[in-house]
Amino acid sequence: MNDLSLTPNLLQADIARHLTFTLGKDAPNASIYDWRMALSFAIRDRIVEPWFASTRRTWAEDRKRVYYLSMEFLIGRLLEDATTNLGLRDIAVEAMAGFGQDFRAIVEDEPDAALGNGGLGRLAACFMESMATLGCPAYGYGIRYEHGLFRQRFEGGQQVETPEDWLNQAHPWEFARPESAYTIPFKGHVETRDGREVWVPGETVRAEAHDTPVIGWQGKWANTLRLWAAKPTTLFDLERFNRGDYAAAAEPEALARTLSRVLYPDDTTYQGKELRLKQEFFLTSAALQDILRRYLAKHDDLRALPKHVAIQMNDTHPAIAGPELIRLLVDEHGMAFDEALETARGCLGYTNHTLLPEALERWATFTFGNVLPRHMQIVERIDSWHRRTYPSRPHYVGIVKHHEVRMGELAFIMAHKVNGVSALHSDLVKKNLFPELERLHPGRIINQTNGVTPRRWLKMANRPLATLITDTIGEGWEADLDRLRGLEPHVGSRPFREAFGAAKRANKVALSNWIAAECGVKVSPDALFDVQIKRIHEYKRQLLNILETIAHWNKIRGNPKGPWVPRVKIFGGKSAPGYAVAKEIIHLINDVAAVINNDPVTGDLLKVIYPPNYNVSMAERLVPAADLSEQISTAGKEASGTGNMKFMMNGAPTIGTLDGANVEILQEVGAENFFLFGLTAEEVMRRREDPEHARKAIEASQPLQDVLQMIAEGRFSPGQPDRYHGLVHRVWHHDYFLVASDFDAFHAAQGEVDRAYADRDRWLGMAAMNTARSGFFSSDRTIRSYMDDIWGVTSAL
Ligand code: B1H
Repeated sequence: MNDLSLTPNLLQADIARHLTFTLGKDAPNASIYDWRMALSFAIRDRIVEPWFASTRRTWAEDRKRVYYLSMEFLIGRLLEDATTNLGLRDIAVEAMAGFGQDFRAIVEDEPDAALGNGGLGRLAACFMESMATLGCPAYGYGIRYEHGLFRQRFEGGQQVETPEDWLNQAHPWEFARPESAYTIPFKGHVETRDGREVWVPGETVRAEAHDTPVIGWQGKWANTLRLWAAKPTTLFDLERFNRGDYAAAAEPEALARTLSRVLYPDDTTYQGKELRLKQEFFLTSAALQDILRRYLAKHDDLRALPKHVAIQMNDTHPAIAGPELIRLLVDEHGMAFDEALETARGCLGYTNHTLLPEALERWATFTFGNVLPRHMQIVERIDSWHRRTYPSRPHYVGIVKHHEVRMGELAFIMAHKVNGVSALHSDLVKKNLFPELERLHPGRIINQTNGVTPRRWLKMANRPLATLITDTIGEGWEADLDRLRGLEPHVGSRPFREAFGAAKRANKVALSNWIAAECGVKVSPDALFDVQIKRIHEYKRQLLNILETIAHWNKIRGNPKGPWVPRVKIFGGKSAPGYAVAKEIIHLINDVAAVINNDPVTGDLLKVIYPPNYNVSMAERLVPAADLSEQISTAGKEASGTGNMKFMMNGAPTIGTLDGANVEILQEVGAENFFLFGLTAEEVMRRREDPEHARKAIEASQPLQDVLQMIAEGRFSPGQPDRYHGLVHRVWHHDYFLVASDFDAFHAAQGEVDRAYADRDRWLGMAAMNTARSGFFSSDRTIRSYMDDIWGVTSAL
């Protein structure tokens, strides 16, 4: 509950006390960092009580708990989020003002916790917040990476990566638990002793827990995000140290720490790196040992585990959970293999997030058997059990095939439920990814359409709109987002639409100021803000967007005095460091921006902005200020998307294809409030059968021909005219993602956008309808559905 007795004065006293006694600073000498720490500790104090109360309740009532295993938690900043959820924002603003400090500036001093790559990691963070809001007893388990996702800079328009260093400063939200630690074994060999298999590990590391409380809306419940840090099991080699060989003496420490040193920054291509497998096992084994310890503190019959424990595998990254749980049950607790298998399956659920073949994890049996020799045996036994029990024809689809362990099949077979993340995606998981397993296990694959937390993405990030919503329909929508439907009757009233427009404009003014400061480009807040922010990937088609931008530029230059709608094209996103084509696309966007932004002919009619280092905090600025949401992936490729939902909630209509959750957004908002274009997933498959599809599409489109010609001639890279020959060649001859085939439809849809925007009143109606009908995309809806359909957990509230 938000603490009604708390006043700015009382909070100030807490802050002053922390400044003095926790930080050892005198107010006149305190920096913004010191103030932020003092405020964070004062806010954290308010979380601890509900956190203990939640934990005690769960124990006392012996509730079933959810364990969400994920290699990524992209949580971003925590201070404003915690303050908002506790209902302490106004008090905190006033308290800090009393010290002569600006709350906003303090909030923005906090580094993002960037322990994830993109949508998958951000989804895990939204889920943690919704589980806390709904009173679903839960733990998130992840890795406490010393270095999160790299920082991005542009040098000459090209992406340069530098290490991220969030733990350089103290992290005020976590509690280190050095006493909660487990030994994680690796390598070695397996011996048979008295007819039992005994794993004799070759190395071990220690996993130490760090707990961050996650507070739900209005502070009614709090859960724990438990992140593991790797430490050596043997401290250092004193003998070598005494001999003066200091580097060698520190080796065990350095080796162990590599396990939690850095986040793998590639969210698209799977690489069979041994260190990654070790990270995955490190997280999973530590989590499972912790889960069993907690369970056995209160119960003794491990066969009842599924009644008390639900474990969700966020993609296949923790799919070793199946064999590891069997190993713990059989080898450490003496359960029979078949019973252990059924017990593990009763606990485990598997969420699939992608169909991209290059992202599906599979490990060479050589690597797998070397790192995890006992698990190799167990996997083979699961595989032969499944083969015997569910014979399939004509070929057995199993776990071990062609000397590889396939983690998708392993996760599927070891889970009692498998889910996709949007209606379309779940359908394709059944039809294209696991058709045979679906036939053998009908009903196991279900859909759980993703969602996002409206507390962070609307209440906190968009205060002007949140205030208007509360003024219009009252309080309570934050935890019951379907109530936004109550806005619909107001959308017909002009004063409401104008108020909606004023809220959007306030956000756009703030963003324009930020763009001027950060990018040195002046943009008008009255222009249409067209935003595409996400990882850079061929299937997401930033290339299509920038090519169309050039075509639009050409049109304006052909008639500079025409009635053009001024546009600001905003891009944001990082490329995986080794992804050459994505890096060329980044370079091209920056090159195009340099030319267009300096064109006196088009001037304010068109600007291209690409601020470096897109992250959660930048999204919180961009989404509320967006007029148009770009969701233009090749149909069938984007599993769901969650950015699309954030834009919709914040009143930005979508221009998009029938892909992922766009399909459901369209269904909710109605075709009149959505700019649909492009081939469908089925048409995409058929179009690819024509080897000439790209050439034909280009030859049929004069605007596209012109654009490709300009790029090929070096119009945007005058110092190096052949810079994009490779890229242009790809569009002509290897256009797997159908940029050419969808170009004209996209160009036409953008024309529709201009016409709609020019009619301000019509546009405001569309924008407001997007917010009013976004209730379905709250992650509360998603989590309720996981609780009912997968976890069998009820709310403790
Ligand atoms: C998604 C990933 C992913 N799908 C491999 N798959 C990774 C794959 O480090 N890796 O190896 C990391 C991440 N991420 C995204 O998940 C989908 O592309 C989005 O469409 C979806 O919205 C999101 C959440 O479900």
